[in-house]
Amino acid sequence: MIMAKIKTDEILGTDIYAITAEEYSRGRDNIEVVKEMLDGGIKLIQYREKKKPAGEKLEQCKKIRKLTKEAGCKFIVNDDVDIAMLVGADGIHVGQDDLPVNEIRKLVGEEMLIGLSTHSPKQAKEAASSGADYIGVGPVFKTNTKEDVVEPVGLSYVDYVYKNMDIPFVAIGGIKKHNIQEVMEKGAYCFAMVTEIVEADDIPDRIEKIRELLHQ
Ligand code: 3NM
Repeated sequence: MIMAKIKTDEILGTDIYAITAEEYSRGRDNIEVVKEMLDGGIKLIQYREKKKPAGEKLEQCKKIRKLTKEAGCKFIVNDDVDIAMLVGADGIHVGQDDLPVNEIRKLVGEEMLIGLSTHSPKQAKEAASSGADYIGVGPVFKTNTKEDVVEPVGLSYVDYVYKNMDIPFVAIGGIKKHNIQEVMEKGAYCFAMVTEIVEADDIPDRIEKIRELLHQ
């Protein structure tokens, strides 16, 4: 609804929420991919890296924090509250099996954004009362990027959140150039993508093509 759109715009922007994944990045490391995302004008990046040791993630996040700050881009760390705090990230994003939002809030304070992945109306309502700043809504379409991912909830869950919830949200899961407009038609304003961006040979060009669809 309109309040949610204003709040989403303030917190996340109404554009692309780009997420890293080195294993799908065609030989480029996360730093190189982030530089290309920033060249493409991305203003919201999440560091998501399931397969590296903590020390390596911390080193990458330190570099990405510097690059994103210089570019005026928000930086959110997936899963690792300690790394988010150590590098001064703008936000932390967690899943249903991670620490509860109210406990994370005690650690990170009021300033840091907390995002929570949700996969059903029940989880969305719980997230809103938990004090999360925004929610992930998905997986909208089938995706192979996330291990142990739940079955796609389809566009109907996006529609539900748009019509019934006031909390800022980002649609996620299998979103590509060819289907993003369907998601937009259900009321989404912010679109999280992993493979559609990181797998592209020319990331700034891919971003531009997606933006043409979002803002036409
Ligand atoms: N979270 P891609 S789906 C990280 O539904 C993630 O919460 C999801 O990757 C959720 O854009 C997903 O390559 C993977 O499909 C998204």
